[in-house]
Amino acid sequence: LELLRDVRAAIEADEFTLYYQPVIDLASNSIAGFEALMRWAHPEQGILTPDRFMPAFEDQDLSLKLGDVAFETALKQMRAWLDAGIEFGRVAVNISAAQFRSGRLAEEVQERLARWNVPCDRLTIEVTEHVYMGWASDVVSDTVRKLHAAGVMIALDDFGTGYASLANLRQFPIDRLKIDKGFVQNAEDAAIVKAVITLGSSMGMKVVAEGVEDREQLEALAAYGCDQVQGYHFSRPMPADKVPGFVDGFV
Ligand code: G
Ligand code: G
Ligand code: MN
Ligand code: NA
Repeated sequence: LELLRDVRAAIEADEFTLYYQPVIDLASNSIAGFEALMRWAHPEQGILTPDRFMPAFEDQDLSLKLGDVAFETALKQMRAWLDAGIEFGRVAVNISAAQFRSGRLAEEVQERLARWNVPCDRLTIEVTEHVYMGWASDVVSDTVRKLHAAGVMIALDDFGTGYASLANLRQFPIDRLKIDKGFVQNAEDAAIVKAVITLGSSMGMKVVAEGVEDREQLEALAAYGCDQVQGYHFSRPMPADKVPGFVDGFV
């Protein structure tokens, strides 16, 4: 495929980068952290979002390469922010199924954290329910257990869109439940949002609502007892150089 060839060349040319979207803690009205989201700084087409290069995340080899780029970029950035005294909280990195397959993801992540001298508790990994479907697989469960034990936070992304059963939630060390933006943005799904918040909270997880675009959604989520929120209402994903100003200006 032409796209895959272009992506391969773009990785070599260092055209992939991360944007950062703030996650806000409602009780303290403070920045809990940032989700790192991959962008392709295309020389002709400008900044491209993953919907323009999704097939690359489904290709085993390219998905591993993009995963490397994401980790190295995020860790290098965290190191720089730590050195500069920027209060960024935690950074969440999205993980694809391909990255679990090696069976060495937990070790690799810990090696990278050590190499960049970034404390484990500065990192969250986000795994979608679809990847967790392979939950049954020992590789995924071993990996998340090891990372959790090391202090890396585990977030279950796009919750409600996949096949995670309630028994799965109890069996694995999940710290954060992220409610998919589809539910957050559809007023008719209020009962589902409320139920997920109650479920997560009663299981000791913090619940994060994604895709919060207006005050009405925010107020409803706060009333339901949601812990953290993320969305355009606070900020779109931004390049790393905008983060210090956002942190400074956030009250
Ligand atoms: O902003 P947004 O368009 O970035 O992201 C679209 C989708 O791409 C989201 O589902 C997000 O989880 C996924 N995504 C973004 N960055 C990464 C990444 O670094 N790795 C993986 N595996 N998925 C990512
Ligand atoms: O990893 P995940 O699927 O959760 O990625 C989040 C996706 O949602 C990214 O594509 C991100 O850019 C996008 N996003 C973040 N906040 C909002 C929002 O408020 N509205 C919409 N429509 N999309 C958002
Ligand atoms: Mn995510
Ligand atoms: Na999501």
